[in-house]
Amino acid sequence: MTTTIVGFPRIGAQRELKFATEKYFRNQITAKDLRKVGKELRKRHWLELQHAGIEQIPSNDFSFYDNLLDTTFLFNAIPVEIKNSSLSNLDKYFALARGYQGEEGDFKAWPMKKWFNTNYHYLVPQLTNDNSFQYHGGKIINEFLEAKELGIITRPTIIGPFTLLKLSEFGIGVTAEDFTQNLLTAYGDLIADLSANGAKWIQIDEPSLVYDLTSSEIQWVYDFYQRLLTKKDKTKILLQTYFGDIRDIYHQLLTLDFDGIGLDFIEGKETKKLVESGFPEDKVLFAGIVNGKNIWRNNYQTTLNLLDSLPIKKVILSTSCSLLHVPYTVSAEPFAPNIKKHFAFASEKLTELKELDLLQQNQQLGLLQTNQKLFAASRVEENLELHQQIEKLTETDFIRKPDFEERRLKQEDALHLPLLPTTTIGSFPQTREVKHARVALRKDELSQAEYDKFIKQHIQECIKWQEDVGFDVLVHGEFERNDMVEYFGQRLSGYLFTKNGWVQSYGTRAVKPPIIWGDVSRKEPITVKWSAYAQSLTNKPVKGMLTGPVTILNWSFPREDISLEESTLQIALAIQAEVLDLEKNGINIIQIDEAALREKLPLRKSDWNSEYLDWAIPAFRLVHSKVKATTQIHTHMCYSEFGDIIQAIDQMDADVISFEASRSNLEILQQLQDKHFKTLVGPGVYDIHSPRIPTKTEIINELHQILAKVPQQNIWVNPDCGLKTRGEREAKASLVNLTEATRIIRRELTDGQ
Ligand code: THG
Ligand code: ZN
Repeated sequence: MTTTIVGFPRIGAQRELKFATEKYFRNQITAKDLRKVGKELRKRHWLELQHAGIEQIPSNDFSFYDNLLDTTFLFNAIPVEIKNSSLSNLDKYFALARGYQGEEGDFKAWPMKKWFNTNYHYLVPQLTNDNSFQYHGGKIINEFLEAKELGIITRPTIIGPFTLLKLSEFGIGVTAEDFTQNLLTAYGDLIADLSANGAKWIQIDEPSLVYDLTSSEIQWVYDFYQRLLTKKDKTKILLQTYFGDIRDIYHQLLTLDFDGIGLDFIEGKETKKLVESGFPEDKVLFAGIVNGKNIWRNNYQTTLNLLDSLPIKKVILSTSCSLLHVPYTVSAEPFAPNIKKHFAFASEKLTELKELDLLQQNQQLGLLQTNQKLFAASRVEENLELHQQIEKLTETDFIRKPDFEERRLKQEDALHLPLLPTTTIGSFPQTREVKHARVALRKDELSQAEYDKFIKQHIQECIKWQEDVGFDVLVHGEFERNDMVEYFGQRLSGYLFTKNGWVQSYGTRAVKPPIIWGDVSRKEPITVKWSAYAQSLTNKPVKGMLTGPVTILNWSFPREDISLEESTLQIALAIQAEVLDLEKNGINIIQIDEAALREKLPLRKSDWNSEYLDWAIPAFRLVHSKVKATTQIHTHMCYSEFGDIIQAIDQMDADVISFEASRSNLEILQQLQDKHFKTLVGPGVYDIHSPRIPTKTEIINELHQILAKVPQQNIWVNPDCGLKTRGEREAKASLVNLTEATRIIRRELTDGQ
């Protein structure tokens, strides 16, 4: 038996890649400097894997921004304007990722969407008539040769054609089918090149196979790979899947000439059953048995039992998915030893694979005993009071009264907002100054009183600026917050935090998911002081800003000893207390963000209600069910396709929802119209994930598109997400354009009447 992993994190244990890339964006280092940082990180990671005794080491899991972008870029399937511009290759790549505004032109970034059920985001390839896929060498072979020079024959990884097409968007007049022949040649050339250069294995990732598949999709995959695999020679091909099981296509895949099949035994509920039903002797099973997403130690006995039960000859032990989704290492984290021993981050998971491999061969059985002790005793003390409170919840706790229509009238009377009210999603730019103050407070270089004064000053300026520019519903700017989940976690009991547990979220951006260690409850009011202060400065309504329970759960590392539903209800009660405190302190509009509501929706539709929505939606309702009719509840969502859960979103029973829409071409508007969406809605009118400043005309156009689909009295105007990642100058310029565009449209609408 041997060991491998699906992929390794790439941002660097100290986020070296982030800092270098951002310096490159600011013209502080050259492309050569940046490439050097990338090269050093790759080397470090390959050597770490080698040192840990991992036998098959992947390559091309590195990326300067995103792997799907890499794949499309590798095959040169990019817009002609960018292709033909005189930007360097690296800058063309970054132009697709972030947009580009300058001498070479004005290019919008590709849209960004959530990568399956993770908090990672990929760039959505935009394929048009002008595009075709061609292989002429590039990153994948370069990195293979780079490792070879170090004496390591890696297993290059690449996203497969089915997943690539499933995740792409197509321009007018083209469909996925139009690219089939093209892709066949391109992937064929790629395999040939890697083979010729000595690759023994190539890993093709097809996570999209874990969705419900139609018969024509199954046929497409079968035909494509049958044709592709006739071209392979000595090099072995691993078809790697993850994030679920591949029940719809398992048996057909086994008849194809793959040399290895990678299956996820953690999230794949039916994977074990499938393998038990048959697995060919001539193929290698890459068994994903170490969880690539969570940070708890593997239960060795459970894993060994699983492996023993499989009727398989050739197995390679692997992770359930890429380790991209966990932090680097727990070793430097300041947890007490009796806590730390429960965790395995990426590096520790390498050790687990090695140890499981040894145990499988009946070596070093002491490792098993040590591991069993971890799971034998109860880890945390229970909060019995909280358990009782949850048990006593009844249906009425989840239903807000009066109903939406009645509340709407009362809120109109109470709030007096104009047509197309303008607002922002909540956060304002986190300038260097703001981040420094937080660091200074942590290091005791700034007292709590000084820090509070600093934050208040920022709130004051922020409120004044919004009033001057003419926003209707103001925000305090969230200067006191680091991350919208970490911030709340730090003020709830039951949570643990890492110092350096960064996980890439997109591009150069990372998050530090907190760990739910025990039962969660609120210790004291969290946001009230800041929101109340902001409201004291103005006569306009200030919106209170909270993160919702489902998002807090989804962006934390959850417990595995109680259900996600139970954890979420605990968090919901904590946030409910905060909502009621805000209301008591004069905040009449409260936004409860559920940015990640869509994220953990089961990938298979048949599981949506039974396994998720049936508790996630009620958990949100529990948070706001007790507020007054005149208190307006907002929510916000981003980066997902919402079309298919529009009805569930309506059932959250919020009064207003804003969401990311501009980078997704407002496709959601059609669905809102088709499904008679009742909640008032603010589809983002420009993309905040790019430093590009939207023109007034662009925003007017967006608004016209929105007005064509949504009744005007239901529309709110806002950017598509919070502004914390933006520079102050671009954020303010964009917001000025937003308010001016709205005024122009309002005049159009009232003149037209
Ligand atoms: N928090 C968490 N997850 C998220 C988001 C979030 N997932 C989706 C979306 N928002 C991802 N977007 C971002 C946007 C900005 C940053 C991270 C994810 C970000 N991070 C800082 C960085 O990488 O420099 C670090 C944050 C900090 O300084 O604490 O800016 O908002 N959990
Ligand atoms: Zn958002």
